[in-house]
Amino acid sequence: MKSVAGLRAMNSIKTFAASLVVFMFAVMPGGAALGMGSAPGFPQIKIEAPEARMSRVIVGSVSVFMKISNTGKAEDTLVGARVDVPSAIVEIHDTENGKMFRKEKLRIPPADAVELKPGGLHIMIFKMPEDIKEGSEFRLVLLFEKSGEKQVDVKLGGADTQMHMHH
Ligand SMILES: [Cu+2]
Repeated sequence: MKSVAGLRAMNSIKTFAASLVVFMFAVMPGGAALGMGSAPGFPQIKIEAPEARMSRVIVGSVSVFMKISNTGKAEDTLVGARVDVPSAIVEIHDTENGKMFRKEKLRIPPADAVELKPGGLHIMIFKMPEDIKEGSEFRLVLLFEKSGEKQVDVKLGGADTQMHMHH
């Protein structure tokens, strides 16, 4: 009953079905992983206790402190930051022997937390508008290599009482 042409058609359908199965196996694991942000193998970044202080030394500059915790299973890296103020320049800073210096990036290990605090690591913002004062609020956006952008609303506290900028 089956013609040669019919058999050929059947075979090509079987081949097509087989390659479809192979294709689905190849694509699915990656697709499933994309939908699960907290799955093993991913970082889970949380920003706690953000606090901003005006510098007493450089007018219009602000230090921001916070705790960055990573409850995930993989490392992430803070690679940059920005604020919603056009003139401002935002940098990642560390402090050594009382002197601040710029860092390109900051590692956030898994199941750990990194504290940005006076006299140590901090986010430095230069060229904020001169009319900013205690109580001013602004939005800081932190950019992580894997977790993407994290927004932090920061309220400006009093002047930074740390003396490290004088050395
Ligand atoms: Cu600094």
